Amino acid sequence: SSVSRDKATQEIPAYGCQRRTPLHHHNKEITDALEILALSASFQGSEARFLGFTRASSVLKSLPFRLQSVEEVKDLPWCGGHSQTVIQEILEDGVCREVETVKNSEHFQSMKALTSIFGVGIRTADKWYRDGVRSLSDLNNLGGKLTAEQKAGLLHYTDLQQSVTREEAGTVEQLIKGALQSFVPDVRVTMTGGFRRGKQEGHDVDFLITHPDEEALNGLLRKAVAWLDGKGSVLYYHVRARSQNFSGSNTMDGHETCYSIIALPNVCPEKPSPDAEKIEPDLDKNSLRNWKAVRVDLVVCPYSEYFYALLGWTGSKHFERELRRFSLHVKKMSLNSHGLFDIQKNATTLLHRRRRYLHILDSHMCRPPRETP
Ligand code: 8DG
Ligand code: MN
Ligand code: MN
Repeated sequence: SSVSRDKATQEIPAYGCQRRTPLHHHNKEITDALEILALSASFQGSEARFLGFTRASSVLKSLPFRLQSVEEVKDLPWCGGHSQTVIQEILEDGVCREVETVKNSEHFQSMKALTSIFGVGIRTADKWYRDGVRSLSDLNNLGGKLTAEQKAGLLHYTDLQQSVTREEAGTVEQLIKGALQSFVPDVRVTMTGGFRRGKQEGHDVDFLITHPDEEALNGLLRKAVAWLDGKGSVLYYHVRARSQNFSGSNTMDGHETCYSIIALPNVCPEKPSPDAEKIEPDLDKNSLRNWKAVRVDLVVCPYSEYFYALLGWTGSKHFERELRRFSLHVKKMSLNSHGLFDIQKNATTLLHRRRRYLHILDSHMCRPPRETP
């Protein structure tokens, strides 16, 4: 009934971490449209508009019914004027003119293609765009100007565009665990990211590595990756060292991290798209290969920080952002992947009540599937 719908919309909390955001929900046409506008805003460097559309989309994902009229969003948080125009057009016409214009624009299409390359962020893509780069094949002329990461991203572009299945993620887990256990037999390895949220596929596979004996973690990541490399399983990697002078108010994450591309054995590659052949001239040569390139992120954390790191690396990105905003503004605490810090006391010590707080957080975490963002 409309009364219970009104009640439902009035009860939706403002922070993403206070809501259930299911992977499958009732308003996908609208959230897809809002997310295109969010992406377009980020391509134009407008963080505020990106956040506005992302929050509106996130709120609509938590609605327990399909919208029938724009009136129904009037009490919802973050669903302001611009989002309402989009919602109204989609409800009335099935499409939104602004979204169609964005989708057809050269800037949006080029930025989307360029940022889909591993190692290419918005700033790099925008610079290339201004230098006249429009498509992936234009990048062959940039040659020497590409970083090692970007070269690897282009080389394995077709494979990396395909999503990683849950089954493949399991195979990656065996490979990674095997490498780590050959040095530390009782090392703890947890799959994080989208798969921990219950997603059936992802753009990469994320792992968190820890051990009660912090000595055992010294140098482990580099040794394990070098071991895998020696077996021919590593196509690219770079390790970001642990940052030592890490402070409680820092929003950046200082854990030792390895960003890699792994050769996953025993999968049949799909037929590549014609576009991919232009970028990957060696594709024919590779078509008989029995491996697939898969992006893998490995994070090492001290045992004492494990639950914060687990929370921080489970995602989604929007959930994490909302959780940290909630911590700061509602709880007056600063949360990151290392701990929870009391900003009022300006203390960098972990709080007493953190156990209870983390329990509350975890009750939100353990209801998969929850979606990105
Ligand atoms: P997907 O791969 O299936 O597409 O989705 P995902 O698993 O949610 O995305 P992701 O890009 O792999 O990121 C997983 C989580 O890891 C995400 O919530 C944000 C977090 N994350 C990074 N980089 C960093 C970082 O440098 N520090 C911290 N604390 N978290 C990070 O991606
Ligand atoms: Mn991931
Ligand atoms: Mn990742």
